[in-house]
Amino acid sequence: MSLYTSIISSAKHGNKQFAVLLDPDKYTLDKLKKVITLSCKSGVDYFFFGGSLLTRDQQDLFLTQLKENCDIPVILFPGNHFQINRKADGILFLSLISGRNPELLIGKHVVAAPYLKAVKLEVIPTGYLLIDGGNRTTVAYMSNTDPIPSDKSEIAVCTALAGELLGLKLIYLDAGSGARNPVPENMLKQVKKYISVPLVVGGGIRTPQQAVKSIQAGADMVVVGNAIEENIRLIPKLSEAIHG
Ligand code: 1GP
Repeated sequence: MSLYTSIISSAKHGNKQFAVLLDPDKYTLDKLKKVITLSCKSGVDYFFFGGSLLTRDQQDLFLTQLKENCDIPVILFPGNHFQINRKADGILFLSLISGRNPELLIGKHVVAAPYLKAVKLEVIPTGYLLIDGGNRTTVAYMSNTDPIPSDKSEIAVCTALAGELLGLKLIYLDAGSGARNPVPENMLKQVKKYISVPLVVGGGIRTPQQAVKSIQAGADMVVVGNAIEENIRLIPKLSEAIHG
């Protein structure tokens, strides 16, 4: 089954999914091995792999480690086209539709397209919306875009809907890694009402309770990075909360 078929079928059946975000700069090999073991035991659905800015050359080593030691699919969540790697299973082909930076709407995609055509990665076209999480995040600075204000659900709804009408297959609302506040529940509820493709949420989710609130508000998949980097023992607790 393709990654997208599995994501869409889980969403249709109300089976909520949990993705652990691995920013390779934030891990040592030893810590990564522990995350892999815990994730396999806890029923994590996906690893998202990438970061807004990578400064250490560990991607290849870590992807090899992931693919050799567990069956959890690895989906690239790239900050730029240097992060495309054939060792992963798939890639979120992100168009930053909340912003007005043409390079991140279509420019980088043109550069990446011939390589993606040549390698075996499953490409998942994704409408990526950056939402204000109460602090300036790396992704906001690096993308040179303004996040959607957290109290402007109507802007998020119209943007997500436009993304779906353009043919994007996932909508990802992200408060940005390390956000002070996660995407508001009301915004998730409103967006969910208007779109029919699966809804992914991430950024600033630090507890099982916050993950459950996001799911109850309509998210089909929850992504957690920072909180797990700080305490990998959260993985089973988050997984239980999200899947339960
Ligand atoms: C960031 O959605 C992800 O793009 C995860 O955010 O690191 O804050 O969990 P956190």
